[in-house]
Amino acid sequence: MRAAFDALGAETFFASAADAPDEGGETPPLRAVFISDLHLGTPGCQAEALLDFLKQHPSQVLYLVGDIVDGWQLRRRWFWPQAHNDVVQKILRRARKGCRVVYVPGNHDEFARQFAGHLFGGIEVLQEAVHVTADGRRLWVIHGDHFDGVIQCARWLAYLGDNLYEFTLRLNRHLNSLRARLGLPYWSLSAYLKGRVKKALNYVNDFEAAVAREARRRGHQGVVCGHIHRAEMREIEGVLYCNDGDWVESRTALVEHHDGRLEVLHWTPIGHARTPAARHDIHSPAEEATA
Ligand SMILES: [Mn+2]
Repeated sequence: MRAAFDALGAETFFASAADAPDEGGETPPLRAVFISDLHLGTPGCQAEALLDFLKQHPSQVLYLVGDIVDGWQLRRRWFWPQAHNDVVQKILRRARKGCRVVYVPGNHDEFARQFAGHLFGGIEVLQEAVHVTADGRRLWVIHGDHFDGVIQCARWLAYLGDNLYEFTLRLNRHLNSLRARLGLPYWSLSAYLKGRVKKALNYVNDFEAAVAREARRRGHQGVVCGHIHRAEMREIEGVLYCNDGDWVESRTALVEHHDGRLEVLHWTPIGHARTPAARHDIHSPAEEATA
């Protein structure tokens, strides 16, 4: 894992300021952006969409809520196309332009957890963070894998699940290139399957409830996490549960506006029939993306 990190470190983490500026000096339109589960280093990562999203959503603070680089996959097979490099460059550039960038590692990039408390190219690495919204709410920021019983109980099971998941994503890609050729809109097979299967197993509900309960126990008004690749924002037992989704299937992010209002954004390509970006507020979960 260190090798993978070092390989990244040499070229990308300390890149020079040669790139063109695209963020002006005035206050960015958003107070905070939360993204997670980019899974850079895997073919499933939708890096171009993410680049486009980042370009269009400058913020004062950017939270990277784990599974940013997929060390598990990179260790098996090195995969690092230009677009993935561009994402790292884009994030570093954002830090250089004065955006506060906070990186809370997840389970797929747990190699970065050993660097908690350090700065890398202006990026703060933290085990967990607390974000205070403009209207004074304290949001606990964690990736969420500690709540995943499967991972805690049997690590090899998690790896097995990971392989199956990769397979579904690959199938999803082929399916969607076929759909694109037929002129059909993007449709996420893995999100669909997870919506069906995991909902049936109550996995998602259990996860959400467990995370919200722990946030409340710690005295926070809300929580922002990722990990289960299912964007969501709703009250659970008096705690605001926010999940910023992912960039392998649902292409979602959580943002905070300057008045403290939180919103889940779904990225949709420009020129696509269903633009502008589908948005939803607190009482309408991301069913349209996953069901
Ligand atoms: Mn994860």
